[in-house]
Amino acid sequence: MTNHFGDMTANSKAIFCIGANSAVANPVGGMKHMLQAKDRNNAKLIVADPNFTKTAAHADLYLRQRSGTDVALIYGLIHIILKNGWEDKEFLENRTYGIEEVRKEAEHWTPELTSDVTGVPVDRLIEAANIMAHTKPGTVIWALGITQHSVGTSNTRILPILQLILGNMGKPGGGCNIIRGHDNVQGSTDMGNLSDTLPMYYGLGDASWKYYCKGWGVDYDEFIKRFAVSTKEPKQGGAPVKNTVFEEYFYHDPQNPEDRNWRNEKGWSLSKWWQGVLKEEKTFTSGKLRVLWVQGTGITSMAHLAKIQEAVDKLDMLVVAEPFVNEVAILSDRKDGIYVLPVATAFENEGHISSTNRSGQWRTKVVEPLYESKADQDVMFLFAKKFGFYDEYVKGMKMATVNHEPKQVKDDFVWPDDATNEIARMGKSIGYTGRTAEMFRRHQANWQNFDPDTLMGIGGDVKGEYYGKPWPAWDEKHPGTPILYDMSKSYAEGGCGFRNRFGLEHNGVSQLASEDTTLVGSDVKGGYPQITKENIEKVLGITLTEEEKRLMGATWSTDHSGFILEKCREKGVVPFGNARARMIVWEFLDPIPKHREPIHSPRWDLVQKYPTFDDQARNFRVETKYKSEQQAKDWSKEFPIVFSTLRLVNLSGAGMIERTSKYLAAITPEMFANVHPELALKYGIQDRDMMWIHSPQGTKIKVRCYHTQMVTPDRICMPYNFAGVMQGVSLEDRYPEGTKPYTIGESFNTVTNYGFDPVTQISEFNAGLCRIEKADGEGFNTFFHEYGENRV
Ligand SMILES: Nc1nc2c(c(=O)[nH]1)N[C@H]1C(S)=C(S)[C@@H](COP(=O)(O)OP(=O)(O)OC[C@H]3O[C@@H](n4cnc5c(=O)[nH]c(N)nc54)[C@H](O)[C@@H]3O)O[C@H]1N2
Ligand SMILES: Nc1nc2c(c(=O)[nH]1)N[C@H]1C(S)=C(S)[C@@H](COP(=O)(O)OP(=O)(O)OC[C@H]3O[C@@H](n4cnc5c(=O)[nH]c(N)nc54)[C@H](O)[C@@H]3O)O[C@H]1N2
Ligand SMILES: [Mo]
Repeated sequence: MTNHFGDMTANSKAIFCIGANSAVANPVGGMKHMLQAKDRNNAKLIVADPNFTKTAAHADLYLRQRSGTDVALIYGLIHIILKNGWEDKEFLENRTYGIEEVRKEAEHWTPELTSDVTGVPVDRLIEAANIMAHTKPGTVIWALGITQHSVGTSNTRILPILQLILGNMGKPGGGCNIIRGHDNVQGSTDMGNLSDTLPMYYGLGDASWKYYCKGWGVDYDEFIKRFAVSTKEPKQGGAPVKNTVFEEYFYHDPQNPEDRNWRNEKGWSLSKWWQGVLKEEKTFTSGKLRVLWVQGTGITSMAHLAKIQEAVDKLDMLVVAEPFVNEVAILSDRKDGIYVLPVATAFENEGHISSTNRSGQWRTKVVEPLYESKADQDVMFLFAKKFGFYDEYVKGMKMATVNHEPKQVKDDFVWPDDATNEIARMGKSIGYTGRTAEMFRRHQANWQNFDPDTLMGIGGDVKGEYYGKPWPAWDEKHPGTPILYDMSKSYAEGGCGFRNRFGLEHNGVSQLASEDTTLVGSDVKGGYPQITKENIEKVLGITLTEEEKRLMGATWSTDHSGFILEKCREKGVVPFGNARARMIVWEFLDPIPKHREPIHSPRWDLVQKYPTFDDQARNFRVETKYKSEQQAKDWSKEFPIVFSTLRLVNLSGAGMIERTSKYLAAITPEMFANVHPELALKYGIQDRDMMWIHSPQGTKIKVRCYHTQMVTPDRICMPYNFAGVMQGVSLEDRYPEGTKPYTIGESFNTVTNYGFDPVTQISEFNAGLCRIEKADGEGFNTFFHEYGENRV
C-alpha cells in the first residue's frame, strides 16, 4: 500500500477497486473506508470484477471484465486517457521513465478491441476513464483478482502505470492501495518468508549474506557451509561439516554442475514444492524433497491438491506445527511419519506485526500458552538446538550497534523486545530502523493520541510520529512514511521521491528525477542517486573522516555503521535516492505489461493473437509450462466454462480455524459453487442439486450448486475455504479423534488449473476452465447431519 485507509477516507474522490471483494474479505478495513470516502468526499466508486460481488453492489460504476483480461482493460482506459490528452504531463516528464513505450502499446487497445477482449461495453470504458481522469485525487485498490494469474505481475504493474499517467502517485487520496490478506501478511513478506529473498527484500547475492552474517555476529565462511550438498559418505579433501541429526556430511563441490551455491539460488516456492517430491517436471536439485515442515500455512489452500496428496504420501516425514489439525495432515492415509506439534495462537504470544499500510502494531499476550502447546518461536528454538545452531540463531538478538559497529552486548536476550530491535537494526533496506520495541509499546499505549485521517500523533508522547511508523522510518527520530513518494513533505516529515534502484540510466536516459523535482527541505536539488560509500561525498557535498570511511558499508542498505543514514538526515536527503518511476522493467519477460490470455482461455482466437509466455526451463527450482500447456489444444471445447474463486465472510484461508467453530461453520454448512440458472439448467442442475466440476488436469470436485445472478452464464465462482473431501470421497475418518471440524467439503484447489506467474510463482487461481455435470447422491453436510436443520 502506498497510502493508507484513513487517507482514503479523508481524501480520495475516486476509488477504482479491481479484483477485490472487500465487502466480504475486508469489511472493516477496505470496505468501511470506501463507504466513508463516499460519505465524506462524495467519492465515486468504480468496481471492476468478473463477478457481481457484494462490493460491486456499492459501486457507482460496475465493469464486468472476463477473468484474466485486466491488462487489456487498463490499457483500454489508458488509450482513452492518452487520446484525450488527460494525462498528467508534468508528472510524466519529471518523475517517470518509459511513457512512450506504454503509449505505443496503448494505441493498440482501442475501446472496441478492449471491449471485445474484456467484455466490458465501450460506453462503460469511456465513463470509467472519464471519472478517473477528472476526479482527483483518485486511488486504486486491488487484491487477489489481480495477483492470482499467470500474468499477475503484469497486472500489478499496469495499475501503478495508470496511476503514474494520472499523476495520482505520491498524493494524499491517491496511490495504489493493495489490500494485504491475513493479519501480518505484510510483516511476513518483510521478514522474507519467501523463497527468493532474504529478510527485508535483501537479494540472495553474497553481499546480502555478508551483511547479515556481520549483523548476526556469525562467521560468513562457516555459515555458508550450511548450503553445501550432502553425501552419506565422507569425501576426500575439502572441509566437511557433519550434521549430527542426519549423520550426513556436507560439501560444496564447484566441479559438480548439480552442486550449486544454493545460498544464491531461489528455493522451492510454496506453490510448487510438491514437484520436488514427485519430480514429474525437470527440477534443479540433485535429490528429492524428503521432509515438509508446515508452520502457519494451510497446505490445502494451495493449487494442485491431488498432486500434493500424492507428494505427502511419498515424503519421509511431514511435520505440522500449529494450533489446529491442519488438513494437510489428513490428506494421506499413511499411519506413520506425520507429526502434529501443538503451537500456541497469536493470543498466547507477544510481539509486533506489520499491517497492510506498512505501520507496525504491538500485540500483547492475553493468556499463557494453553496445555502443552508452545509459542512459534519456542518451537523454532528447540529445532535450532536439535540441529546444533541455536547459539548462532539467537546471537543477533544479543547484538547492538556500538560505536558504529555491530557488537555482542549481552549474554541473553529478552523476547520479543530483542527480536524486534534486531529486525529494526537489520532492516535498513526498507527503513525498519526506527521501529524499535520501545516505539511500538509507546504507540500501543497511545492509541487515543493519533489522528486516523493522517496517522499523525497529536498528543501524549507520540506527537510528530505517525502511528506504527509506517516504513520507511529511517532512524529513531524519523516519524515514518504514511504516503510513499510524497514530495510535498520534507524528509523529517516522512516525504520521499521514487527509489533509485535500477541504475543511473537506461538506453541513455537518466533514471533520476528531473532537476525540477526537489524534495521539500532537501539540500540536494533535483533527482539524485541512492547514497553509497562511493558517491556520498559528491552527492551530499561533504567530506568523510578516515574513521567514517573505514567503518562505512558499501551502500545505505548494507551500512552497519549508520553513518550514511546520519549524513542523509543532516541534509534532508532520503538515502534510497530521488529517481524516476520506471514503467519499463527491462529484465522481465514483458518489459512493458502485455495482455496474454490465461493458460486456459475460453477464447481460442485470442490465444493465437495474445499467447502466453514461452515455457520456462527453470523457474525457481522447476521447469514450468506456459505455451506448451496453453496451445496443447483448444481446451475450451471440452471445458467451456470460466471459473474463479472468492472468499466467504465467515471462513478464512484453508478454513480449518472457523470450521471448528460451530457458529461460523453453520453459516455455510457446505462447499458450493455460484452458477447462473441458465447455465445450470442447461446441464439439468437445479438449485441446491449436487454437481461435479471437472478440470483439464483430469481432477474433479463434487459441490452443491447455488443458482445466482452474480455470475453470467459463461462463468462460475466459488469459495476455496473447504477441505476434508477429495474428488468425491470424504476423508472424515482420518481426523484424529476430537479434531474433525463441524464442516468439511471439497477444496477448490483440487481443480485449480495449471498455471503460474513467472516472477512470483503464484497459481492461476482466478482464471481457468472447467466442465460441469449433475452429480448423483448426497453432499458432505456433516453439520446438519449432526446438529439438525435448526443449525445452532
Ligand atoms: N483457490 C484459491 N486458493 C487460494 C486463494 C484463493 O483466493 N483461491 N488465496 C491464497 C491466499 S491469498 C492465501 S493468503 C492462502 C491462505 O491460506 P492459508 O495460509 O492456508 O490460510 P489459513 O487457513 O489462515 O492457514 C493458516 C494456518 O495457520 C494456522 N495458524 C493460525 N495461527 C497460528 C499461529 O500463531 N502459529 C502457527 N504456527 N500456526 C497458526 C491455522 O490453524 C491455519 O491452519 O490461500 C491461498 N490459496
Ligand atoms: N472472511 C475472510 N476474509 C479474508 C480472507 C478469508 O479467507 N476470509 N482471506 C484474507 C486474505 S489471505 C486475502 S489475500 C484477502 C483477499 O481479499 P480479496 O482479493 O478481496 O478476496 P477474494 O474474495 O479472493 O476476491 C477476489 C475477487 O477477484 C475477482 N476476480 C476473479 N477473477 C478476476 C480477474 O481475472 N480479474 C479481476 N480483476 N478480478 C477477478 C473475484 O470475483 C473476487 O471478487 O482477504 C483476506 N480476508
Ligand atoms: Mo492472502
